[in-house]
Amino acid sequence: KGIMYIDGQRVPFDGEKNVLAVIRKAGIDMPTFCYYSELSVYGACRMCVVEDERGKIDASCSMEPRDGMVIRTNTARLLKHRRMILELMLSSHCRDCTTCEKNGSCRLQELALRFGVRHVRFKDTRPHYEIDTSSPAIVRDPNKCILCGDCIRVCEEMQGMGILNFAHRGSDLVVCPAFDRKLGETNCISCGQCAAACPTGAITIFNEIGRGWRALHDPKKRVVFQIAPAVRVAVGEAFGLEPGVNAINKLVSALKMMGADEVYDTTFGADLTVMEEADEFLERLKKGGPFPMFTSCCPAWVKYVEEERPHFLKNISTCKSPMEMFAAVLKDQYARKDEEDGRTTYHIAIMPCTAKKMEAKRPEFQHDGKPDVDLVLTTQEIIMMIKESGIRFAELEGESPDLPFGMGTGAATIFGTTGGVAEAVARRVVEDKSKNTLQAIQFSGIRGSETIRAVTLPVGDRALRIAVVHGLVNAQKLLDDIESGQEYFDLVEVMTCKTGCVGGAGQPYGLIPVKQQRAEGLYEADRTALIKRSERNPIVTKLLEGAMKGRTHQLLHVEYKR
Ligand code: HC0
Ligand code: SF4
Repeated sequence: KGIMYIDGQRVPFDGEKNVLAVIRKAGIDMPTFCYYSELSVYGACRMCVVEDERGKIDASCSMEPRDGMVIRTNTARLLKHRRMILELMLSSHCRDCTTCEKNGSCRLQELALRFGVRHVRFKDTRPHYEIDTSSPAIVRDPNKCILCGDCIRVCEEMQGMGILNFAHRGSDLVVCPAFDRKLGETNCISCGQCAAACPTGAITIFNEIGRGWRALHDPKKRVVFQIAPAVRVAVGEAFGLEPGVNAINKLVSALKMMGADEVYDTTFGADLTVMEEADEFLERLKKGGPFPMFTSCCPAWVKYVEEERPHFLKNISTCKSPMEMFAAVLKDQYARKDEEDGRTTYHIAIMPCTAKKMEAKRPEFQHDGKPDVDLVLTTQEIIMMIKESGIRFAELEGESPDLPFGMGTGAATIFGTTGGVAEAVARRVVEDKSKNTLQAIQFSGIRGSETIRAVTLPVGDRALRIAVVHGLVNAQKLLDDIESGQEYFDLVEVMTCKTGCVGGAGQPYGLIPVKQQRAEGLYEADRTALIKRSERNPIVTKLLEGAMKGRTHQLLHVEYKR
């Protein structure tokens, strides 16, 4: 706590973790490449340098705020220093900006423009690297890497995976998986958080927009969309809407203008998941386990268990994810329609998540060589397509999703944030269905931002122990505690990304506060939803008792084996 003097301004500070944070609080947009407020400080890019009264220059990210400190952020020396860093970076960076995936959202491009770098005097002496397209979700182009290390720290500190690291020395220094392997040959879970953190085009999301357009322009295809819960509260951000504003109806209109035949809501699949997962859980209670039962909807989490903790596979719910349940039902119900009108149903899922691209390509979800979900487009990709179409999204009049599969309950909508799946299942399994009980669940501690939350809920004569965890590194800690017998839970919800799907790597760029606003938007949608419990979704109950009776196991469940 104290007062600092920044460029002659008096700035109080209180608990900020470094001088950089105080500078930003003072309203100065200090440039950085390697600083990411949610990770440890690395201090390598030196863009955030400041000068003290004695002319000493230092990186503000690595300085602790002290009372009475006097610094300048924009002296001639500092500006020259920054320009030099940028010029050096650009000298060893491929400069095909116009065709780069990150054109318009690259920090190197933005800062080179801001600091007026128009000329690069140095020659590129770095080796040329092959582009790594081996992952189903992520593309690595080391030629565009500025060695800030953000991806390395995200992968290690947030996800506990440690897939990426620095290798080699000097001008050969490069970021890559161990032993120079390709991403697809590692245990990478396709969470995409490295791409979300990358300030340049060195790690990007596998772009499949072209496939989307081809399907939309093909008269022989019936293009049917599903929209994931978390997408609706983030897509508007790219068009000037606040994070958390529910734009699903505008998105439906936009998709129809782009040529979609039918647009549905993944929440329908989520309601199915709640029904099946609750049944499975009650069944396990009867049989005595295995416990804990882990949720299965996050594909990066499933992949992690498969690769690194296969002995827990039996604990993972056999329910397919809502996306895959939806797709299985759709393809089943539309088979006759396809035969009748000679068109083929092409199913596109709009997801906040990069790992969903990997999930859709898994062999478990292919039938006769065809995937149930033909294409996964991230929120960011659909934003690019809307922009390409010239649609003024913010001004669109909304339109509801289509029936029958455009209807989901409030319980399904909150799937998109951490704690939502557990809360939705809890609503289903508690016997008392009064409003009081709904509120008791809501305020049990199941919601919130703490990384691991444990709650106890009464079901029958049992007190159920439920845990909710987000950020894979935290899930790993929880697994350790479960394994050692230190903790016991009946049901555990795991989301790989911090804050759950609203914080997925396919969403527009945003830090934790933005993600929390999105989560708030989902809770708001639940508050105003007509139906709040999955067992009350009339379409779901009709299907379960009618067309799908006796076939739910085949359509809605999957066993992940090793
Ligand atoms: Fe999610 Fe899902 S909630 S994983 O975060 O369960 O991606 O939004 O679509 O499938 O519903 C993502 C979001 C989904 C699925 C749902 C679940
Ligand atoms: Fe690590 Fe996730 Fe990136 Fe894979 S996708 S390298 S697991 S951060």
